[in-house]
Amino acid sequence: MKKSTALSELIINSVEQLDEKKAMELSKTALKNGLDPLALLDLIKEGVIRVGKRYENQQYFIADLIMAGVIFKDILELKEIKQQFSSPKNVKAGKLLIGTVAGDLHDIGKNIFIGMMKANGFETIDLGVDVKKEDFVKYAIEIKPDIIGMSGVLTFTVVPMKETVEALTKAGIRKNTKIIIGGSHLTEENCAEIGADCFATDASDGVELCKKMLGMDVRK
Ligand code: B12
Repeated sequence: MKKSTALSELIINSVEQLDEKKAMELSKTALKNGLDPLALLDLIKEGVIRVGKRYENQQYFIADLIMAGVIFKDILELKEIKQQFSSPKNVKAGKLLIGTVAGDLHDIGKNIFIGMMKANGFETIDLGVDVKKEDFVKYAIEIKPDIIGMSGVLTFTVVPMKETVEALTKAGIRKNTKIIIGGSHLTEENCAEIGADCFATDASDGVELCKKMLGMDVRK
């Protein structure tokens, strides 16, 4: 137990130090030692949060944020992680239409949520990043999803989220479609102001909320 805690701290530090090679090597070792792949993602997330703090303190710069993103994407390519995100056969839990809202280019959290939704039998249609409200409306009419997901990592995204929800409501899409918003900065108050059906600051909580909204069994 002590040993694995020490390894976890080394992984977080390697990400904080932006040491891509070390982060990959340590992560592979941890997975070989039996670390749960989703627990590994939490460690990497902690590492990139520390990178973000260093950026705020002006110890790191935009190139370092880019490097943090590169390391996270490398980790998401590991076969143990990919296995977690593969779809089960012949299960159609529902259809999710998702994108990162206008003005925001962050997609790692969105992609993790998509992976987890796929693993839970959802069909997912990803509109990518910087998605305008008009495009959410256009594809919602065309695809008729059960759920629309909006991701936003930058704090100002409460504005485009609210505008998108208003546009979807005006287009009459909400009768048969639920809306979930996600991002680590979101709060209950934001969610009420934006007018979404629910919000999550964590991808796995988001999956459970989606299942609940569609009346499916949720984890005990
Ligand atoms: C990597 C990174 C980047 C990369 C992004 C690469 C990519 N492809 O995504 C790049 C270099 C592009 C970038 C750019 C910028 N970034 Co940046 N970035 C980060 C960093 C270090 C990590 C983000 C990340 O991937 N986290 C890991 C993922 C897994 O976490 P997550 O996104 O929160 O997602 C989880 C949950 O939120 C949730 N979730 C997410 N989406 C959804 C959706 C649904 C539906 C659900 C249910 C759940 C869900 O599930 C995920 C898993 O649990 C953060 C630091 C931080 N604290 O997060 C800064 C950070 C987000 N960036 C920041 C800033 C300021 C910027 C820039 C403005 C910098 C600049 N001057 O240009 C630009 C903005 C560009 C733009 N218009 O979007 C600030 C934001 C501050 C703020 N208050 O808004 C942060 C917080 C850094 C900081 N501490 O200052 N960035």
